[in-house]
Amino acid sequence: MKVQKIFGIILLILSIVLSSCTTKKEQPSQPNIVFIMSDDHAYQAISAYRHPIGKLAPTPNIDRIGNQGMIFNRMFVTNSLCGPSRAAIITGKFNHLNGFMRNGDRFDPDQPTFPKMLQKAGYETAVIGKWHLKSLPKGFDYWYVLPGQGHYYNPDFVEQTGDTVRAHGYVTDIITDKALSWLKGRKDKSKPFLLMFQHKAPHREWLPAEPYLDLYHKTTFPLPDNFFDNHEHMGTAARDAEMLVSENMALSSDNKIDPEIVTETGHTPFLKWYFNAYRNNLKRMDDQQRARWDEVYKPINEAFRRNPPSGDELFKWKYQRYMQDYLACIRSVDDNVGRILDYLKENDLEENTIVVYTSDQGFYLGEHGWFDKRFMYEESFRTPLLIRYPKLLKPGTKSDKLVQNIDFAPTFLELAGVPVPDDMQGVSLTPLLKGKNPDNWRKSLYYHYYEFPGIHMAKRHYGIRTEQYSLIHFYYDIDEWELYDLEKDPAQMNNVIDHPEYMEIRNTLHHQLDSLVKMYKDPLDDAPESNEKI
Ligand code: SGN
Ligand code: CA
Repeated sequence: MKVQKIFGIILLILSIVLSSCTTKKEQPSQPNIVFIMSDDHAYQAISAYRHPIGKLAPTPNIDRIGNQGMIFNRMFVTNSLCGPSRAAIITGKFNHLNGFMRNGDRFDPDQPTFPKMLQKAGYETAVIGKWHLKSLPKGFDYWYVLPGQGHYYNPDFVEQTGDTVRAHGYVTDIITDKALSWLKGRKDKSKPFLLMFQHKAPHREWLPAEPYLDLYHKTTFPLPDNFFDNHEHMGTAARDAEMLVSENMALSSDNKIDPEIVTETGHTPFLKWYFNAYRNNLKRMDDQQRARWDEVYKPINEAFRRNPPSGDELFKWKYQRYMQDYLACIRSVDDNVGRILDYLKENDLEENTIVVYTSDQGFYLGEHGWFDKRFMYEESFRTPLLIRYPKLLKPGTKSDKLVQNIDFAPTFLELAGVPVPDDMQGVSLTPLLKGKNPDNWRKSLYYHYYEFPGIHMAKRHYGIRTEQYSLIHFYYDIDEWELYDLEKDPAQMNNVIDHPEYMEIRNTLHHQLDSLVKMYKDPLDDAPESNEKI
């Protein structure tokens, strides 16, 4: 009896060991990559970054990635705009080299990209969601992408056949459904995979999903200290930009006030076009979605009609409306990130999968009085980055090193054991992920923005950011330099370019900037104007 029992136990242990060996065998030796990118998601709106906004609108699932892995506090983009950022990510190069400088440009799909290289190295590759590079994706076994900016409700998608089809439902949920069904349907599970899971949300015009339409309607979000900034001590570019919550945010399409009520209460739209945008968004809804929309927004419209706020009160009202809708869109992103993380867990894929959460750029949540991005001032230049990879990364780690979106391509290639081409300009993050603190890590970052003239009228500029300073040159229709001391003035309110005590640092930064321009081979010539609608 006793012998039988012991024999039974040995058999049981053997079978467990054997079954774990078989699962191991089925797992590819190269890591899987789940690259999650949302659109315009400010780090201030991710609770792992411990900003006051994140406390009021937590993102527990996105936080999970960082808490189980690494949170990067100094992650930046090369050009704070959707298309250019995406082009930099897949090529690992600045926009003057990959040719995609402004939204509306066309990405040359025949140039080398990391998804193509991974595909060649045996990865199964997919991109699902926002693409925004005009040409169709190449280097993917499967793709299903939004045309252009895409829509929130009942969005159109471009399929691999080239056909555009209308889906039913809410964009963030649909993108996730498609991603999950691609993951489940993979035929050869011995192959490693790359999934680029890319959301439209929380891009303007911030339309939340039906259950979340009023999620934050009872919350009051704190105004940033510099919400009423008049940019007096910054420069012409900041003063001339058209991205003020007060003046340039549309009461109709952005704040969801019916165009008739906007007019009736004596407001003129900054652009008449926003009225059409408002109407077109509603037209896409089915009866049920529309009924829920009316249930939530009709009382807000009525209150606005009865008692329209004015002056600073109106600007504060607009800010609350902005935050409520923006953050409610993020709630759906967070839920859906949770669905993907759960799938990985339930299918034993956690250990061998690198999960990345990032955004195509940062976003102003009222800082300097703004929404939108484009500028090299911190909130839009910086973007969130959280990475989980249990094989390499210890849970709960943080990095303050300067990293940039061109670093993704070399990082993924290195971790997949694929040689990194010499002309890629990013640097692999692998040493940081391994917990090393290399002394020779980059000490400065380069930036170049081109889309001017254009919507929001942020002037062309390029510059350098070190750990302590940022030096920016605005050019094209002006020739102005700005210098900020980020230690003393993290909110960048005070341009110290002409302050005598900064003369020496200014000269040093000029030299360093010249070296970056050379190193990154930026010809610094004026990009031609784009007249295409983005
Ligand atoms: C649209 C938005 C702009 C935004 C650009 C670029 N206006 O034009 O506010 O800056 O996209 O965004 S909207 O009224 O059409 O929403 S990006 O993320 O694609 O670069
Ligand atoms: Ca964007």
